[in-house]
Amino acid sequence: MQTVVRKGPLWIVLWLLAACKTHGQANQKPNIFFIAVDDMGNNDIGYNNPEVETPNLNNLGNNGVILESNYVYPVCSPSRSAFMTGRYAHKTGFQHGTVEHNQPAYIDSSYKTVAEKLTQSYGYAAHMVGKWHLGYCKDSVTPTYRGFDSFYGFYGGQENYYTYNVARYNDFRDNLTAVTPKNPNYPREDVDGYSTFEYVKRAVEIVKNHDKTQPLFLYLAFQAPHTPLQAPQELIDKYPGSWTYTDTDGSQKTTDRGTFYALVTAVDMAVGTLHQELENQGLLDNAIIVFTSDNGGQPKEGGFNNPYRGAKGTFYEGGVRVPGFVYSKSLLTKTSYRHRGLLHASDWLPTFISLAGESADLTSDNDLISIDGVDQTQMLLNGGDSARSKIVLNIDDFERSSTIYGVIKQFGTEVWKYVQGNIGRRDIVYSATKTSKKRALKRSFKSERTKRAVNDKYLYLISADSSETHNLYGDTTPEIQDIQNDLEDEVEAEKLKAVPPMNPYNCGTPNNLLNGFWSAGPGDGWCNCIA
Ligand SMILES: *[C@@H]1O[C@H](CO)[C@@H](O)[C@H](O)[C@H]1NC(C)=O
Ligand SMILES: [Ca+2]
Repeated sequence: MQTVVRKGPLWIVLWLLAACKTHGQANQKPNIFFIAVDDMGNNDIGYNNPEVETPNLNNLGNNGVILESNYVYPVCSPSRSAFMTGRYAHKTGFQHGTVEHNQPAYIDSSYKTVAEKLTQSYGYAAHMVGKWHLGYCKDSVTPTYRGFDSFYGFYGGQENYYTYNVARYNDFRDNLTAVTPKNPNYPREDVDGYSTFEYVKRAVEIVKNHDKTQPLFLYLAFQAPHTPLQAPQELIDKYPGSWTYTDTDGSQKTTDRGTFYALVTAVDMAVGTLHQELENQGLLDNAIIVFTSDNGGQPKEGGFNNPYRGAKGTFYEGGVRVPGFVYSKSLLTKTSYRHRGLLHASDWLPTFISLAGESADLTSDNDLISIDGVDQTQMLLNGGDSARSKIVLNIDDFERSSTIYGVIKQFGTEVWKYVQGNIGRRDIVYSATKTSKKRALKRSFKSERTKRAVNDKYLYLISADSSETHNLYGDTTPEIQDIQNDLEDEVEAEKLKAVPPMNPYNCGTPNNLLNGFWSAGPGDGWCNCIA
C-alpha cells in the first residue's frame, strides 16, 4: 500500500479532489428513494397528459430527468424481479408472467437483492413498503429475509384498497406479522385506511425515525393505479364525465378512466407527502428519488399508453415502455429535460450500488459479475449516453401458445425492435376520449387479426415509429436484412442463457393459509409442493 505523504503538485491535486468529493455531502452515501407504481401507462401521468392532476410528480419529473425509454416487462412479477436482482427475468425464472397465490416461485438466494447488497456491503438501512409479488412460499423468501430491515405491505399482486383482502383472504403484513385493519390483537389500530395513504404513512414514519448518520434505501411500491379501481370519493369527483376508446375490432368501449385518474392523483398526493417529509428531515440534500411504473396501462381498466401501441401484457411499446424519472437536489449536473437513452428495470440495482459505492467496481464483486443491469449513473446524473445499446425484452418458451422472444437494439441513432411469438392481443394505439366534451371519436382504426402464432415475427424501427405501425420483418432492403439477422442472432444467443421458469405450475391447494391470511404456513412452507 502506498501512502501519499510527499509534498508537491500531486499531493495538492489529491487534496483538492478529496475536498471536492466531500463538499456538501457530509461524507455520506446518498439516500435512495425508489418509488414503483403499478400499471401506470405512458399517458397516465400529468407531464404527458394534463387531464390527470399530478402536480407533485410533474414537479419532480420536470426538475429532474424524465426517462423516455424506460423499459420494463409487460406484467408485474418479472419487472419486480429485475428491480430486486438487477437480472433479466429469464435468468432468475421470472419470465413466465405473474406469480399467483398458489405458485411456489421466489428469488433464489444465489441472486442477491439490491436491499441485501446495500445493507450488507454499503451500510444502508433498507425498508420496503407496499407490493412484493415475488413469492412467499416460505418466510425466508419474503422481504425481511431478503435484505429489508422492515416490510409493511402485501405479498401478492393486488387486493382491495380498504380491506387488504383478495379472493376471500387477507394479505397484509408488518414484517412477518399479519395485520388486519382494526385487529384488536395488532397494536396498530390506526391501520384502517386507503392503502396508498397507509403506505405513505408508514414511509413517513420510517423517514422520521431514521438515524440520519446512516444512508437510507426506501422501496415504496404502491399497488395503485392497479385494479380494483377504488379511490376516495373526493378524488373521483375531480374527474366527472366518461371516457371511451376504440377497441381492436373497431368497436367503441367505455372505460372508467375518471376513477383511474383518481387512483393516480392519490399516488401523487402520497408522493407529495413523502417529499415534504424528506425535506423536513433534511434527507433530500444528498439523495436521489427514482419513480417508475412496472408495466404499461390496461385500457379497459382506465390506463392508456398512447402514442405507443398495445397494452399491459403485450410486448408492444405500450406494454413495456413506461413513465419514469429521477430527481435529485444535488446529484444531477443536468436537469429539466427528457432523456431518450435506453434504460431497463435491471439497471437500478447496479446504478444504486454505483451511487452507494462511488467508484464501486461491479466487475470484481462476485455477487454482481453475472447481472444484466448496467450502471446508468453517467446517463442519469450527467445526461451522458446510456450505458446499454441492447435490451432483451424476454425469453420465454415454456408454453407454445405464449412463447415470446424479444430484443431491442440501438444502431447509431436508430433503435430497432425484434419480437417473435405472441406479442400480445391488444394490438392498436388506444386513445381515450372524454365524451362529456365534444364528441371526437376516431373510427379509423382498422380491425386487425389477433396474432398468437409462435412463428409470427415483428421488426420495428421504434426510434422513428414508436407506434409500431410498420412491421418491417422480411423487408428486402439489404440494410434492414442485416439488422434483422443481427437481432435474430441476439435472440438465438440469449435463448441459451434462459433458466426454467419458477412459476409454471400451481400447487393446487397448498397449505398457504394461516388464520385467513395468504401465508408461508408453518415450518418450511410449501415451496416444495411440486415433487
Ligand atoms: C419490524 O422490524 C423492524 C426492524 O427490525 C422493527 O423495528 C419493527 O418493530 C418490526 N415490526 C413488527 C410489527 O414486528
Ligand atoms: Ca403491474
